[in-house]
Amino acid sequence: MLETQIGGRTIKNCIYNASGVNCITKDDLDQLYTCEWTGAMVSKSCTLEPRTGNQCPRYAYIPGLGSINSSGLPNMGYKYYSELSYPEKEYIISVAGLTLQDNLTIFDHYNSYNNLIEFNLSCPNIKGKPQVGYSSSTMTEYLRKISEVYPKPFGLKLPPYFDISHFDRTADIINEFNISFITCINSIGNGLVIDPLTDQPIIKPIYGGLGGPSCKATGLANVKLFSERLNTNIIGCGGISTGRDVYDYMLCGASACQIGTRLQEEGLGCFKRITTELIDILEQKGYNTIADITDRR
Ligand code: RRO
Repeated sequence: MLETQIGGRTIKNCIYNASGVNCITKDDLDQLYTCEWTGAMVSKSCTLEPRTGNQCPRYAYIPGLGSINSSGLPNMGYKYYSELSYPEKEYIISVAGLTLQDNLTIFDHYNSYNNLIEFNLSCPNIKGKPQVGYSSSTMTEYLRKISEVYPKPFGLKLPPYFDISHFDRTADIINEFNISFITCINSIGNGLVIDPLTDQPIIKPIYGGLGGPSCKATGLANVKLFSERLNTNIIGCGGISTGRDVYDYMLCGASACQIGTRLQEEGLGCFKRITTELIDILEQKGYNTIADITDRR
């Protein structure tokens, strides 16, 4: 019932983790692999060299708002992620090289592997590195040069957009390339939360990306606005805590959903709960497949 398509591949359950949560090390990824309530798994975004990330505390959860993070791309380096093999589940590798040249090296390497790639155009937390997804010219240049070294289709993780002209412009760029899925949305960048106990920013790097319930309305609108402009699969992400949240994303055109903040807070058990809640809703509403809800095939 929850079978769906991402980037031309069929997965058995439309729910899995968002890049960044529980997916940096082999141990993390092994846990996602053995969890029977997800249909895929995605790695932490990787760079050319391993990184330890920003100073801690770099993540906080604020009840009633959601999360703020400035992790700063902690990861084990791109080769680590291609050395891991998870044959029974779709294992997507997230890529976020710090420069165009780094990305070309990474994509060239991944030519020899069969993993789906989610190219992250939207990390908000690296000083001096603007989000590629917010510059049409940079995004076009990156996609053009990467497509030259990596002829296979790949996916994009997009930042949230807030103006209709930006959806039009970004969709036009995506339609020029062999993009097989998009994931909407990354965290809402450069938020600031003050800790009332200390009167100081609640995370050490001060600014960070917002996730969790306060992002859901923005995420839903991004999925729907892109679904009206693109034929690719769309993966919903942002503020998903319940089966109802997943269902809402499907109604807006998502064929799968990623869980970030809720996974961080609740642990792997969230997947069984959310899956069960979603199945109950589909049964109540009389749907047999995800494609019937999304109306996109
Ligand atoms: O590592 C991070 O700070 C981070 C990344 Br790469 C991202 O894409 N989104 C986010 O909220 N944090």
